[in-house]
Amino acid sequence: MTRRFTTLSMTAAGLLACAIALPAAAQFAKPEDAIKYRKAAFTVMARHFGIVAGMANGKIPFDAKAAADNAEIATMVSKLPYAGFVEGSDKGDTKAEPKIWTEMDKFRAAASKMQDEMVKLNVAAKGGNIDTIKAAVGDTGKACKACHDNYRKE
Ligand code: ASC
Repeated sequence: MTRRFTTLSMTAAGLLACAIALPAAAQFAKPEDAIKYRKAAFTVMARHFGIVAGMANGKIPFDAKAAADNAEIATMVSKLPYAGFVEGSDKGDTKAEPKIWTEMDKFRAAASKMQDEMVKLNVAAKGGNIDTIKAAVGDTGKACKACHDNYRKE
């Protein structure tokens, strides 16, 4: 095999792998799968945010390393749920308000706000100052709540 052919076929194989992997990550076979996915992501995010929030409000003993580790995970996972709000997933086992799909830009902006606050919480948690963490937990919680008030059914 010539070197040129090898390079070409490796490039082709790489592109093919991406073409297969990308849609697999971005799509769901059924709306119900998307609903399950986003709920799972919210559950994991809430678990790890909740540990930091628990430390901020004194329900869990403050441990700077645990706060930083959990904030890091919550921040990472905060990127995930929104891929699950696909067309057709307004119906089913979900508390999502149907208006999400008629005002998707506003919904995305609210999601983005939460993600930004989570990034700030992550920075605060790495800093290890409990008062700064408390303030950031408050701001992040407000962003969670704003979205729940507008876009989650009781
Ligand atoms: C949490 C959690 C949420 C938010 C929200 C803030 O710990 O699980 O969904 O905070 O309750 O108002």
